[in-house]
Amino acid sequence: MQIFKPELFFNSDTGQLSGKNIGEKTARLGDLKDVYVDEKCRKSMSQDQLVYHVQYYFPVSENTEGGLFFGNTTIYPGKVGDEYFMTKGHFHAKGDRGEYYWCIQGHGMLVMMNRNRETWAEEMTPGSLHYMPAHVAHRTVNIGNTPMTFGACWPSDAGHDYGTIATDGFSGRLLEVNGKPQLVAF
Ligand code: PAN
Ligand code: ZN
Repeated sequence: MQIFKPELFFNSDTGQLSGKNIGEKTARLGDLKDVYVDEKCRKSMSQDQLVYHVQYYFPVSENTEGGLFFGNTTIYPGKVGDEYFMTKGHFHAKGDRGEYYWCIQGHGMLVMMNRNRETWAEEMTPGSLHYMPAHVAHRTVNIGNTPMTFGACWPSDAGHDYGTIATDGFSGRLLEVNGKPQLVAF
């Protein structure tokens, strides 16, 4: 029998992970071709502009059944035209896998869409907890003026289907209309 010191830390104020085997992914405007409705505007902006940053911990390899992955995402404040900075969004490749998000800092929206292309959104504020059911695409949006960070936990065999959203998009997008965030039909 042995007692171990933790090797992995989660900062509950910032959501940042530290320790061994933490992975990182960044998405800059240059990586987000055709994600925003105003592609011309995206192209005219600095392609180096950081839009979001993900840290993740994969204790088992991807596609392993029965494991859980853990991560955080920080979306920086900004807009492409009238559309707030946001993630690409995806269904899970194994569509029957759900996920939890919880907001750590900032002000955001979680946009969800089912297979019938019905879209809705939940406001994200520090402490808000969000369950994404199976077969529901999810995308997060920063509607504030400061970085928005949330945590995530999802099954290790969920995978990501980005193709469906790249082809068909969400049927609603969060745009600033008269100075306020609004879910606009597309
Ligand atoms: C999250 C997302 C993360 C980045 O960890 O992968 O917020 O968003 P995109 O993957 O849409 O670029 C998650 O939902 N994992 O399943
Ligand atoms: Zn997901």
